[in-house]
Amino acid sequence: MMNIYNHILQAKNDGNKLLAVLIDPDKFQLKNALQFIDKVNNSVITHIFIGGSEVGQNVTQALVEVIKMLTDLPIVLFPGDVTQISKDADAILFLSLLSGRNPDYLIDKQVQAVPLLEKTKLEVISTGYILIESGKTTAVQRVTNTLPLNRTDVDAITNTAKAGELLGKKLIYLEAGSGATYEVPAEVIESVKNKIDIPLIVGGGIRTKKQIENAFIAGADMVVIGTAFEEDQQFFEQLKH
Ligand code: 1GP
Repeated sequence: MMNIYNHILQAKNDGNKLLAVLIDPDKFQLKNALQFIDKVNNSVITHIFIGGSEVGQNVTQALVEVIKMLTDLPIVLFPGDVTQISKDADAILFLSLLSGRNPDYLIDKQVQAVPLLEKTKLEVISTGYILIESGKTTAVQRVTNTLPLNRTDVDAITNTAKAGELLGKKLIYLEAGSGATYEVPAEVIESVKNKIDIPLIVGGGIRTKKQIENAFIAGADMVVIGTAFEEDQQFFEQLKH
């Protein structure tokens, strides 16, 4: 089987757009898993991301085990902390928060993760994670104690993404933050896309089909949505058409 990163890369090269649902273990009720994952399985979603900024110990492991039984879609950890590493997922986005200047989230959490990752067979995907100001203080900003990049400073965002690529990151993730008031602006996505050769993921504050399309048109290879699916499961249906 092709590994998850190569599949994303291939999709980018072929122009096939990818859509991930983000499940936050802190907000998700295990008792709803069957019904929710059934909707995911019957939708256009290509990946399941699992993670959050504020998740209790062991919650992620239990959730991954259940979801794994219910789907064949790739399960990718999108961890806010080392406590969210589960050996039963397929891959992990090994995030470094490039927009911030907090060493804990640039390198220290990653060092702490090494002994845990060595006990798993997870595919580790090095990811440059860039938080962009989105109209309110998001959980990522609060928990990491970093400032997001200004949404109008397209050059700073683009140069940060390019620096990530030059440092050897395999993916760039533009993040407005969960529940963001404004999604990442199209001109930012476009500018970053024009500058980097690695796949581009965009998430945060995307709630409509139109917003998804706009992100894809601007150059996102993958869009990630959490809140819109959590709040309105009819949204799965809308995406079919
Ligand atoms: C993924 O954090 C986002 O990048 C998810 O954001 O919950 O606003 O969809 P939403």
